[in-house]
Amino acid sequence: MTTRITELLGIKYPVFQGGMAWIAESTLAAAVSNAGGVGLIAGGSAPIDYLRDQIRRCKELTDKPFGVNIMLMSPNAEDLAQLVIDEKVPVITTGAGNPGKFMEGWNNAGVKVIPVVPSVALAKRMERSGAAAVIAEGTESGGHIGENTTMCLVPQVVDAVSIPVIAAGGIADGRGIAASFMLGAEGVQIGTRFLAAEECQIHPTYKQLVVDAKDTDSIVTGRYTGHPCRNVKTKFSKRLASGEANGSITPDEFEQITLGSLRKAVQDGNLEEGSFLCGAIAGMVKKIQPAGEMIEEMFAEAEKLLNR
Ligand code: TUI
Repeated sequence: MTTRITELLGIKYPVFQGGMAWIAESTLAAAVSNAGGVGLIAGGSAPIDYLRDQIRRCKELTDKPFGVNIMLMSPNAEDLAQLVIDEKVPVITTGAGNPGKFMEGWNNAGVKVIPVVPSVALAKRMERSGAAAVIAEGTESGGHIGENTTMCLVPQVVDAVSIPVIAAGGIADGRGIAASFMLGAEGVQIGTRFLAAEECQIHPTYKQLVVDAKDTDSIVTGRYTGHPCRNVKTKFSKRLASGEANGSITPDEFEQITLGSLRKAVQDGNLEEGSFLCGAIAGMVKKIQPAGEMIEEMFAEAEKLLNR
């Protein structure tokens, strides 16, 4: 399956693994890259030494291209932005903001920058700033989300820019990949399905929540803080959602309660205080299996559908 994305990066399959904060580390990233996609290590809010160590581990585990995701709301974003240059990371994706101020430095260093965009306007700005491609991410995604859906956003971004577009949000099998190609995308980004990868190092409770989830088991919380996040429905996320709806939790209290909640989910499997981020497609993820097997399966199905 050759597209401008496979050619740009010299990869076999045009699939990016989501740069999931606290989750996407070197073991998962290397597994995805070794399988022919692009594995990503999440910068998240990590300390610089942690991210440097993860990048170096990934280089030991794979000789294929991999990337780092810079979460732009991180207080460390500036330091992490320089680190990826110093460590000669070949691909950067960004999320949760406009990476405009970093673009020139990254482009001058020869890094391929692929920002996540929730709108046509930001996609156009990123093209003008020298982005190699954009990831058009629909509100079906897990974690911090925009408003538009994958089905509506992807073709509009495809029409608005000349650089390749990668579709994200609600894709977890070959049908989703084939559909993304029909919308004009030249690659996909997949997060939620990789939560169930054997190489994904999250707490077993988290993995099981994803595998057990059904179609109605994701919920968006925190819209009133300006940072809406899609999570697995748990007692905790339902309590947050009702506190938000009935005003018993103020936005400030919400921020306090959720501070550190992603770490509590990923490392401790803490159902009382953890935010188990996942996409709306979690209901379709049923099996824990190696990341490489997931990729082979999905692309075999997509190719069959696209050749029909
Ligand atoms: O970034 C994500 N997903 C994330 S980041 C995250 S960690 C976090 N922690 C605290 C608060 C918020 C997040 C968990 N999940 N996905 C990519 C993404 N980027 N989704 C939406 C956006 C986005 C939103 C606005 C990208 C650009 C943007 O630009 C606004 C502007 O300034 O133009």
